[in-house]
Amino acid sequence: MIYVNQAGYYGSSVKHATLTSSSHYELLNKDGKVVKEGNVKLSFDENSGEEAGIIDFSDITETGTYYFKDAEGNKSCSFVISDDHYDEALKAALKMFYFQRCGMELEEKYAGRFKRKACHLGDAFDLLNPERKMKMHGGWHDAGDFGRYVTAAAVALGHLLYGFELEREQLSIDVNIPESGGKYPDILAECKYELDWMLLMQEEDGGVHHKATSMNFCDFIMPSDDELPVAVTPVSSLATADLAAVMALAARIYKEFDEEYAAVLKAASLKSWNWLLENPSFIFENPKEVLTGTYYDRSDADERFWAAMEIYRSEKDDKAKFIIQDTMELKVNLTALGWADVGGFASLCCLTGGEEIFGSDLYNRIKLKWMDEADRLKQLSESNAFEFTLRPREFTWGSNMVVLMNAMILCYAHELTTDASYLEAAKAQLDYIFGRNAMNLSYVTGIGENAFRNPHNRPGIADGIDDPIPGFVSGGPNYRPGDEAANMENMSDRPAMRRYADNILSYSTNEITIYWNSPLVFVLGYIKKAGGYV
Ligand code: 9MR
Ligand code: ZN
Repeated sequence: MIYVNQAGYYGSSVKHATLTSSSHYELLNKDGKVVKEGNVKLSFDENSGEEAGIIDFSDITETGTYYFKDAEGNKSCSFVISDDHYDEALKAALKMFYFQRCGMELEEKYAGRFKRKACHLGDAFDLLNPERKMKMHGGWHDAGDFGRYVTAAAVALGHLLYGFELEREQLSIDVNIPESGGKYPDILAECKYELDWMLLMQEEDGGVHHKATSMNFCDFIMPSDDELPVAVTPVSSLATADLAAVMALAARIYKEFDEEYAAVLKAASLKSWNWLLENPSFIFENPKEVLTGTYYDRSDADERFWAAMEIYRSEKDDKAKFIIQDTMELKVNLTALGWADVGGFASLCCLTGGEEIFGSDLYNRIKLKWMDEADRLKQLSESNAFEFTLRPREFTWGSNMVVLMNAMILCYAHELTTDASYLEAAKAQLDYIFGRNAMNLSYVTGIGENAFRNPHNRPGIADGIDDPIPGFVSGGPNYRPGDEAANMENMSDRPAMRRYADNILSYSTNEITIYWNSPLVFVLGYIKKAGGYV
C-alpha cells in the first residue's frame, strides 16, 4: 500500500508518501501517465506493524492530480499538488465551531443541508442549590455530546486565539457565519460566541463553574430534542484559572476591534484572578449523580501558571510574577497544550510576549524547554517511515490531538528559529492526519478521497443525512479502546495505528470535540503562513 496526504502537497516543497509491503512504486498523473518510479528501502515500523519506507517525490512540482501504484498494482488515494490545497480544509475546520453552536438556530444559508433548530435555550440549575436557576444559553457543544465544559472550552480558545495572534492573515477568512462581514474577522466572532457563554459560568466573586451538562448523556437525538435539565456543577479552581487566562488573552486580541468588549473580558479575567489569589485549589470531582465527562485533572498549578503569565503580560502584577517564578521550580510540563496540562499556553504567552515583557531569564528558560521538546519530536519523526511523532503507547483517547499538539510545538519552533526541518516535521504530522497513516484514512470529514464518515456526533447521526458534516477531526486510534465498536477484545491484536473504528458507536476512537479541531486550525494557519517555505 501507499499512503498519501489526501489533502495534497505544495508544489515547491518537500513531498513524502509512505510505502508498505513491496518496495517498487509508480507515480501517475490523472491521465495515467507514469511521471516517476523507483524503489524504496523498507524497515519495520512499530506503530503500523508494517515494513515501511518513504517515497520522496519532491521533484514533482507541477500542479495537478496524481496517484501512486505499488508493485501489486494497488492504487493509493489520489491527491493534488497545488499551492492552495489546504484552503478547503482550513475553512471546514474553522466552520466546525459554528456547527457546534448551542442556543441558536443554524440557518440554511450558513449551515446548508445541516441546518438545525435552536437548542438548550432554557435556564440551567445550580447543582448545589437546585432552586437557583441560571441563564445558560450559547457556547459550543463540547463534542459528540451536548455538554459545555469550561476547561475544554478554554483550551480550544487558546489554540484559536494564539493561532490568530500568530497567523492573523491566514486565519482571517470568511466562513459564512451570521456575523461574517461584521466588526470582527469570522474566527473572532466565532470565539466570541464561546467567550460570552464562559462569562455566564462566572460567579460574582470570580469563581467559575466547571461545567454545564445534563446529569447523563442523552440518546442519539438532535440537540433541539434534548430536554434533559442542564446542571451547573460547582466552582473549580481549574475552570477559574483557565477563564482568567483566556479572558486576558482575548482582551488583548479583541481590543483593537471592540474596546468595550475587551474591557468586559479584562474585568472578568481580573475578577477570576483575584478569586485565585484568595482561594486554594478546588480540584473538580464529578458529583456522583453526574455521569457526563469529568475532565479530571489532579493539579491546578499549570492552570494558575497560565493565568499568571497572561495577567503579568497585561498588568505587570507582582503576585503574578511570584507565581510564575514558583511554578518554574515545579515540574510543570511547559509544552503541553491539552485540556489537562496547559503549561504550553503559558509558554506561548511568554514567547509571543517576548523578552522585553518577561525578562530574558524566564524567556530563555522557556524557549530552551520548547526547543528541547521540538528537537525530541523532530528526531522521532525522522526515525520512522510515517515521519510520525507518537510511540505506540502514546495513542491515547484523542491521539489525533496529541499529533496536532506536537505539530503546534514544531510550528512554533520553526517560528523561533526559521529552521525548515521543524516545519517539515510539522507538515508530516498533517500528512498523517490527512491520510498518510496505516488506516489510509483522512481523519477530517469531507477532506480527501477516503475520509472517515461516521463520527460519534449526535446531530450528525440524528439528522438523517448520510454524509457527515464536513471539517470534523476524529479522536483517532486509541491504544486502549473501550467502547462497543472498538475495544480490547476486537483490537488488541492490531498495531497501535490501526486501533480505530470508523463507527458512530466508537466514542473512544471516533468522537469529535472542539479541542481536536482547534489545533488543526492553528497548524493549518501556520503551514499556510510558512507556505511550505515556497
Ligand atoms: O478528550 C477526553 C479524553 O482525553 C479522555 O480520555 C476521555 C475519558 O475521560 O474523555 C474525553 O473527553 C470527552 C468528555 O469527557 C465528554 N465529551 C466528549 C469528550 C471527547 O470524547
Ligand atoms: Zn445546545
